[in-house]
Amino acid sequence: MFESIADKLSQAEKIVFVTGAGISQESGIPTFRGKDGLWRKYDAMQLATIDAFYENPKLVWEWYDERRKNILAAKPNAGHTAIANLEKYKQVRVLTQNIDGLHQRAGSSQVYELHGSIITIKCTVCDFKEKITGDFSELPPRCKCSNMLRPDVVWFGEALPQNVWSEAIMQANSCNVMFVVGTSLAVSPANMLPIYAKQNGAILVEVNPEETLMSKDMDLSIRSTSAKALPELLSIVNK
Ligand code: BJW
Ligand code: ZN
Repeated sequence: MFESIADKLSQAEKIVFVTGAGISQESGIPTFRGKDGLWRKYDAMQLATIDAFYENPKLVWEWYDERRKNILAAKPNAGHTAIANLEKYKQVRVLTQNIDGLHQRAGSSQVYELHGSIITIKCTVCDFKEKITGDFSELPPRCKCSNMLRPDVVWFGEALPQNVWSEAIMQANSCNVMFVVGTSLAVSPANMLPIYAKQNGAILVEVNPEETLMSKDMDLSIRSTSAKALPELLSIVNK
C-alpha cells in the first residue's frame, strides 16, 4: 500500500497524523457524515452549538452522556495501535478532531485534541474543569458555583482551544509526512492543517475508503479503512 512512498517514510523525521471520526469507526463509534453518520439521525445545529445547549441542556446532555458511555465501552483498534507503535521509530504527533480519547488509550503520547474531550466537563461560567469519573445524579450537572456544567468539546461557532490550535499549526508546518486519516475535511479550521503541511514541503497521504474534499491535493490516497491500512506502515518504516 505504502510502497510508492517507502523512501520518504523511512527518511522522515517527523510524521504527523490528522485524524477524524473514521479512525474510530472500526471501534464501533459512529462517524458524523456519510450513510451511518450521526448527522443523518440528529440535527447538528440542535445538538452541537452553544445556542442549542442553552435552549435544551437536558437533551444535549443526554446525547453526550449516551455517547460517552459508548466511547468508554469501546476499545482502540489496530489503526490507533499502529500510530502509537510508530513512536518506536519516528517522532509522531497526532492532531485529532476526535473527542473519544482512543489515541491516548492506544498509547500515543503526543495527542492534540482539537475539538476537546468528551471525558472532561467544564463550567459555562467559571474556570472549573474536571475529568468525569462517575455517573451524574442530574442532567444537566451543576457546578459548585451553581451554573451549568457542559461537555468540554468544541461546538460549531466556538474557537478551538488556542494553545492546542497554535501547537497543531506548528506541528503541521514542521512535519515531513502528514497522514490524513478518517476525516471528511468538511470542518474548518482543522481542514487547513494539510494545506499548511503541504506549503511547508510535507508529503500528504490520505487513508479513507471514500474520496474527500482534498483528495486531489494528496500525494497518495489509500482507499482502505484505517485498521486495515495503518498496521502496514510499521513494516515499511521498520525495514
Ligand atoms: C473512514 C472509516 C474507516 C469512515 N477508516 N476512514 C459559526 C457558526 C457556524 C459555523 C461556523 C461558525 N464559524 C465558523 C464556522 C465554520 C465551522 C465549519 O467548519 N462548518 C462546516 C461544517 C461548514 N467551524 C467551526 O464552527 C469551528 N470553529 C470555528 O471555526 O471558530 C471560529 C472562531 C474563531 C474565534 C472565535 C470564535 C469562533 C468549530 C468546529 C467544531 C466541530 N465540532 C464537531 C463536534 C464536536 C463535539 C462532538 O463530537 O459532539 O466536531 S462537529 C464534528 O465534525 C466533530 C468532528 O470532529 C468534526 C469533523 O468530522 P470528521 O471527523 O471529519 O468526521 P466525518 O463524519 O465528517 O468524516 C468521517 C470520514 O471517515 C469520512 O470521510 C469517511 O469516508 C471516513 N471513514 N469509516 C477510515 N473505517
Ligand atoms: Zn462554575
